[in-house]
Amino acid sequence: MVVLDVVVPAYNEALRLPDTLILLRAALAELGVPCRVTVVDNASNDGTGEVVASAPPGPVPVRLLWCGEPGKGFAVRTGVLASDARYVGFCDADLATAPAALGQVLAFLADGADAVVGSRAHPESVVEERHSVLRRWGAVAFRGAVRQVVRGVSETQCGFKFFRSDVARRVFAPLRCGGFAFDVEVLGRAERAGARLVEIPVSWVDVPGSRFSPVRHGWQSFVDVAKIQWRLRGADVAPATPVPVATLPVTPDVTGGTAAVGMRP
Ligand SMILES: Nc1nc2c(ncn2[C@@H]2O[C@H](COP(=O)(O)OP(=O)(O)O)[C@@H](O)[C@H]2O)c(=O)[nH]1
Ligand SMILES: [Mg+2]
Repeated sequence: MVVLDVVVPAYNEALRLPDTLILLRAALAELGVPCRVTVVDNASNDGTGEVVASAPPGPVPVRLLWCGEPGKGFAVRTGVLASDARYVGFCDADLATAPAALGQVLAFLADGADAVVGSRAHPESVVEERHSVLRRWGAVAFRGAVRQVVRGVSETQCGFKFFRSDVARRVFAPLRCGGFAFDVEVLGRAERAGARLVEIPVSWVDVPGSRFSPVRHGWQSFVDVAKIQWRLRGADVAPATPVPVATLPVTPDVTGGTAAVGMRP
């Protein structure tokens, strides 16, 4: 059985993926448990799928899935819902978060955490940021908006989050936001399900080549957070003593966010 499955959403990542796969597989091989990398090709047109398919065999297998619905959130959702691993999560194709943190991820999950969230706001995080002033101001405002939805996590946008599989299914099955703000919906749903979230420090580098446009994706992310807040209204954040998620009824609502799972047509 695969213990840890790392989903990598990929939209035109043929150039960045080869190095990422080498480093990620090496880090996973060190964990000493069966792991897998699942790359979800999100309708790329630069040969991303071919790059993944030609990865050499090794102790950590690489799986390729296809998602025809555009959006990082839908790509991650495709990989998470297709996973049969005990723990599943995701990281970015540029490996902005150093995979050395995977050891801590596994330790916390094995210790009973429902989700482990990489956070650049953690006091022990090392963050090398080269973002524009516009993006940095936007990020501060965004964190303020997100606080209305997610209370127990101080930073939601670091692309490095891992879950026990039942928790992952519960929060990803009803996911409606496919854009860059999907993390907010995922964490908002996890909190409302009473999941025990653990924030961990990360070593994070701002890798050039970001697809996030502060103007185009920025305002869309604010709109998305407002929509998420509306969608999750009335569902109180869980009480201080978390309810074990495994005992809660699973009520998947896949309307609006169904992603095609499968190999590239
Ligand atoms: N599936 C999917 N993934 C995307 C899309 N845009 C970006 N990504 C992925 O999201 C991750 C982070 O993207 P990146 O461009 O580095 O944005 P950053 O968060 O600003 O660094 C990478 O794995 C990208 O391949 C998209 O439209 N669809
Ligand atoms: Mg990046």
